[in-house]
Amino acid sequence: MTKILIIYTGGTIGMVNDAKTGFLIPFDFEQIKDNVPELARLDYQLSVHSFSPIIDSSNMHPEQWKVLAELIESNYEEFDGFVILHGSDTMSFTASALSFMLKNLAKPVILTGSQLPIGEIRTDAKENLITALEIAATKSEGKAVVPEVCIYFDNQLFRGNRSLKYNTEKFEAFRSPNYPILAEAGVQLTFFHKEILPVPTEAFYIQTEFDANIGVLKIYPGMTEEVVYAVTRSKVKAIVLETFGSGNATTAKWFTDALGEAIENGKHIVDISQCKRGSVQLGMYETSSELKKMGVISGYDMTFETAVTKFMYLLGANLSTEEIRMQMETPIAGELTN
Ligand code: ASN
Repeated sequence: MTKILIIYTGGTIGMVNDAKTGFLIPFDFEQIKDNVPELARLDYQLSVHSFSPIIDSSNMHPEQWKVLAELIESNYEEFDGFVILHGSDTMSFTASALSFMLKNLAKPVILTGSQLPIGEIRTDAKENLITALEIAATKSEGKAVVPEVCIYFDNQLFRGNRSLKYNTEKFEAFRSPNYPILAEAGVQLTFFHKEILPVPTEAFYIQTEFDANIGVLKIYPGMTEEVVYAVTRSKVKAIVLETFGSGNATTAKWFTDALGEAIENGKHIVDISQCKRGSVQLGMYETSSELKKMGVISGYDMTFETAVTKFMYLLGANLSTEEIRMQMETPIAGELTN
């Protein structure tokens, strides 16, 4: 019988209204089970591991990503697939982080959650949970059909490190602007096999050292030197620079000097676009040629969530400057197209 491990971290899916404050707060897995009697009708053996405490995903932290990776590692042989119930707010960060931590993953790791709690009549939680379980259980010729870290939400399966939370109100909470969906749930579950990573042949292992000492610089017209230097002269080891269009920024000397100084002092800077769709092309315009010359790394079409977690992962791996630069610009878990 197919065995699936459900890891419940929290999020709206299992929230209830607190009687005293009226706020939505996470509640234990029992209330999810009570609301989805269909779980008992599935032909899989389900086991549940709940985080303690269960959390709103705004409280997620690299320490919990490590716990998730270790849980998957210690249960890897026993289970055919994993479903992680997680708040949608930072789900794409967790999915990206796990895609780097879980090496040679040959089994599905599907994150899902919901926009409405499972106890609400119009909830999207039941469909998300049941189909995520089905995807985690799907095999072909004895092998997992989706050996990847994914997000399943509102009938679509996304590569986790290509996804972002797009909408706070619609059930369609996620999008993957720079990579096609991996599967779609309609009357049938349709997998788009050519978009899915192949099953690796090497042995599975995890790499969980993350260094969160990074900064973010989102530029805007009128940004002052003071604000830029607050980041470039801080103690961070790497900076995610969110630029205009295809990777462009002001050519003002003080700005390029600030970035140049940071790079000389050993900081890594990756350039990703504020546009959600398309890729950075360093050197296409005069306004990015200086960045390229001084050694800014191209983030190509990586999401913000992926650039952040990838830096944390590479910094944690204690690599040389050259190696970090090279890996940042190369897809290591299907997260970018260069
Ligand atoms: N605040 C919730 C969370 O991320 C949002 C959700 O799950 N829809 O935990």
